[in-house]
Amino acid sequence: MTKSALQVARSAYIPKVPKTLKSAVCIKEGNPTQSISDQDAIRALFPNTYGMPVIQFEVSEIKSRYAPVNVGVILSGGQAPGGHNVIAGIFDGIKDMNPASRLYGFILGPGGLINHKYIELTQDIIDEYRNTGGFDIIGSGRDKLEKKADFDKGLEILKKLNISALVIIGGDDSNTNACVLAEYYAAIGAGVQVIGCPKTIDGDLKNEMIETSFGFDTACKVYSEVIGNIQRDCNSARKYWHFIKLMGRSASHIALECALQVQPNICIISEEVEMKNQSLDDIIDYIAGIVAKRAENGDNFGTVLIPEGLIEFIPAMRKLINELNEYLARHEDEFKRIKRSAQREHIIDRLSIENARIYKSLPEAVARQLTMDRDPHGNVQVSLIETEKLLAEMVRNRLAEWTDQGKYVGKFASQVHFFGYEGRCAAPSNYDADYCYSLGFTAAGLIGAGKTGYMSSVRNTTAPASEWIAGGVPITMMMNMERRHGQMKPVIQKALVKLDGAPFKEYASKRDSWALNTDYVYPGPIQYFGPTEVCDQPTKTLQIEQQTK
Ligand code: FBP
Repeated sequence: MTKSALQVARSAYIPKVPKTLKSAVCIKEGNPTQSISDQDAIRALFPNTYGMPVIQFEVSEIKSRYAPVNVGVILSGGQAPGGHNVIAGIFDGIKDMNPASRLYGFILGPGGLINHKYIELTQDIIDEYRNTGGFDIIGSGRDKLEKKADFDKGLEILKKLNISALVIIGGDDSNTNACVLAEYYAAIGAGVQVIGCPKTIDGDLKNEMIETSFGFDTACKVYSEVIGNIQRDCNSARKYWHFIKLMGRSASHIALECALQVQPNICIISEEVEMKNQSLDDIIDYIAGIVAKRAENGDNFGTVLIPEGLIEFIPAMRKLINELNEYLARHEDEFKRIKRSAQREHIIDRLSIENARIYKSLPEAVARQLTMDRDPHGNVQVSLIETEKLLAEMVRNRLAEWTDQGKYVGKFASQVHFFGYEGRCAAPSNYDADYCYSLGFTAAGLIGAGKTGYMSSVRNTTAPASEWIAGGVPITMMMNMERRHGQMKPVIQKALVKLDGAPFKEYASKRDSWALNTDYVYPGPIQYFGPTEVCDQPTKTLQIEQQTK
């Protein structure tokens, strides 16, 4: 395989790790824990894995002896930079415990476990993928691991390979399922531990104990680089408004982080739209208002960042989506059999009066996108909804009305962009390379300590890596009950942007000035070699959060 010069140089990079991972460790256990809410319901569903303590690794004088262990690993859901380093960390961690330990990777996500598709990950394979982006070492998939029959099918291959621990690298839904699996295997005495790892570029798997999900850092840096490039182009030509949609599913963490990095003219934060009960019209008025004000200064150009989940956060749209979700969960097959041209009318006839009115008012393409297949977890596939086009078009129409009314004088031309897939497999930044390797090594430590139902956790990551704190958090601690696919289910609570949190407050305090002045920042590409202040900085979100703790 031909490699770029950077790939070759990067493969020799040695991730920085917490000092506890470089030495013999012992375990410090905290107090029993509770789920964030719905304690009785969650305790009843997880009798074997509820209430366990938070664990922290500490340096020890005595190196424990470990028997060889066979471990399985699964990459679940969307790609995120650094996944290969998690696997390298697990591999090095279990070999460090006992060189006879072995690591097996299940192919293409949870489906690999269910369908018994796997490879043994040997030293040669691991070395080939160190510090690289992507999940291609074993592939990823969105199959759900949540049925007893699938758990039993998985157990057959785990037993055959003598695997006594499984690491599931995934987002909130996959880690929820990891916990359900841990509970099931504990309940039937299967002798298989299950450990989760926090992955997702979306940044929405975080809480008191999990500072960030891996991949968020690199993905935001890639998007900020290209948004910065667009802003330079925009400020050079001075003739376009760029509407830029950013991946991130429901939460606006990516859009907010990019805004903090590039200082755009406008960034919409979905969580704020919801809190202020704004309508699509309000959002259009807000954007068009800034376009008009900048035009008064002769600036007929600018940038608008749009989180991909925006549509779901406009309260009236959310009600519509919820009704569509419930309907499609019950009548999916019937709906699919209806002729494409008749689907819109079919839906309108079945919705409540208010939702039918909103659905009718949507442009054809957006209405269709709202009824497309849900992902396996029942979520609308927001990355398929072209909000950037919708907003650019509606702003154009609003400005035309204002021109007729004599309220706006200016020129409006727009360009639309969607950045998502461009960042998910980028070569991990130093932060993600270090963080991921540490998460993997920590997962191995949790296996060595005999734990199950835990998520690997590495904290204090704005400090130098040697001071990072490694340990494990019981997954049940992060759970609450939510309605999914029309039923109440225990799930890890998704972390949305907090409007009283320091990163949003920082943005809110600057946005009026960024709207009218052209204060663009051009972050440039991720740097892997060079001074630490250029190469090792965590996200602005994390820095601001940690400073204000
Ligand atoms: P995960 O939550 O699985 O990490 O996925 C992240 C994500 O990139 C979202 O931002 C995006 O909405 C979605 O995946 C796109 O899904 P797909 O890869 O199936 O197109």
